[in-house]
Amino acid sequence: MKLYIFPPSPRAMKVIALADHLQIEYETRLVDLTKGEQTKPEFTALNPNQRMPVLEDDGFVLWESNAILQYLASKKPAGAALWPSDPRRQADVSRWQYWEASHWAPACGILAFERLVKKLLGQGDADPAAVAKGEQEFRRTGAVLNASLKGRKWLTGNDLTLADFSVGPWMSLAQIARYPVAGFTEIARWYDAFAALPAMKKALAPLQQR
Ligand SMILES: N[C@@H](CCC(=O)N[C@@H](CS)C(=O)NCC(=O)O)C(=O)O
Repeated sequence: MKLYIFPPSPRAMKVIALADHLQIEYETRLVDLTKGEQTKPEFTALNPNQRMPVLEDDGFVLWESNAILQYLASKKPAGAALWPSDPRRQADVSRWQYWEASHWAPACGILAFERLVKKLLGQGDADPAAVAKGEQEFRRTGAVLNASLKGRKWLTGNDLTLADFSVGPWMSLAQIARYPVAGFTEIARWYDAFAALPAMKKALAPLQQR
């Protein structure tokens, strides 16, 4: 299995953390977004959206990070707890995966882009209007996440699931992208536990070298 990734990205972190958590063997292929490698014809042939991550498993090519998480979970018996087959439990997990893609990633992504990615790409300073919008969206979506975590160890209850692997990695940029996290004590408690998973510690290492 090959995982095409750009390691500091939370979406890359999602897939490598889960693969390591499930002890799935894989090789990585770097897609250096700072060099525009996502637009090369070889990579475009794998993902016409020109985005990472992409998984390639014995001729099967899959893009969209949350679909990759579901596929990885289906590869190992231990994945059944992370991606439950019970309809309501599965719907609860997938609800958070859709929420991540529709609300959380865009909110975190604005601040990550303005305060981190622009520097990496040499695209100048953060745009104050975009930062204000990002902070507003982070506070709005963070309040939903924080309230939902009350009384729960993990995002959907007492068990770790794909919901945590979808939503959690974005918090790895909280300091560097200066998310307005004040008051979100439940998110802090939950993310500390998530970041302490051995697979997440390994996935976080490239970010800590920066
Ligand atoms: N919905 C996609 C989004 C993938 C995505 O936007 N990846 C970004 C990095 S986090 C990317 O490859 N960007 C390259 C570009 O914008 O040119 C997923 O979850 O996999």
